[in-house]
Amino acid sequence: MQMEGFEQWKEEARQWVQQGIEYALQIPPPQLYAAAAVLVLTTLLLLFIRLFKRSKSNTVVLTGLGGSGKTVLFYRLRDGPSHQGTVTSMGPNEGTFILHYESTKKGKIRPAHIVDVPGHSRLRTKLDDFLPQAACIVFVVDALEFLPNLSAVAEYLYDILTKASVVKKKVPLLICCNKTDKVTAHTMEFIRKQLEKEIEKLRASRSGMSEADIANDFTLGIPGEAFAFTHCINKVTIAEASGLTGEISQVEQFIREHVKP
Ligand SMILES: Nc1nc2c(ncn2[C@@H]2O[C@H](COP(=O)(O)OP(=O)(O)OP(=O)(O)O)[C@@H](O)[C@H]2O)c(=O)[nH]1
Ligand SMILES: [Mg+2]
Repeated sequence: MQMEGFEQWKEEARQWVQQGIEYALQIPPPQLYAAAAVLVLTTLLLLFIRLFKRSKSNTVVLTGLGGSGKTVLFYRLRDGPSHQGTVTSMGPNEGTFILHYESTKKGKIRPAHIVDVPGHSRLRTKLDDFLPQAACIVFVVDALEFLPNLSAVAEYLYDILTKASVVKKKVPLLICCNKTDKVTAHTMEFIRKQLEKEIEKLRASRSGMSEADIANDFTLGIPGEAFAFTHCINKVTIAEASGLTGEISQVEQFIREHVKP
């Protein structure tokens, strides 16, 4: 019974193929070639898109002044709560891993390549090695010791936001107001406003310099308007976090927005 069904099916399939061939033979050759060319081109295009997608960077650069909490954040992203103490970093910390909060998720997840670049001014040049491949930047700010460091933070941020490698590729940047576990920590709104004001001052002082003195590749903001992060060519967002207590969901979200799983 089953055999009969199969034979019948085979016969039908044969007829279909036969009809297909006859039909194809009726089509004038130029049309056939055009159809084949379209088929080949679409296949190539799809392959190309796939290749291009794969080669997208998965590098996340953690940066910010020394002591802002980058290394704590790095280990928190990688290992979750099993936190070890940190010391001032003497070199970049690098790792390619699935974020800890994703480790229980099913299915294949693309690991992120996370680099923690020390904040010490002499080690900052390392940043130039990593920025050209950055998919996104997390700029960590100490929300506790914010005011005494305001001008240093603003200058460092200004330098990053005017680098050619960052501006040309419109690398998204997250200002991560860290250490918000402490009640004395400043709010992100306060930090944003203070940074905008401070960058405005920097912009004014640097625009007075001669071309030769300016190390920055690009200028920041809209001429004639008070500086706001919304004026940046790059998308600049702001979030609150605590690497120490593990309240880092906004950072994780930001990373996953730019390094697709
Ligand atoms: N209260 C509080 N303290 C934190 C937090 N994150 C880091 N710290 C403390 O801040 C200090 C510096 O943290 P690190 O992660 O070593 O700082 P870093 O940014 O890597 O500093 P450098 O390596 O010098 O660039 C440590 O004593 C941490 O315990 C946080 O979320 N809350
Ligand atoms: Mg460190």
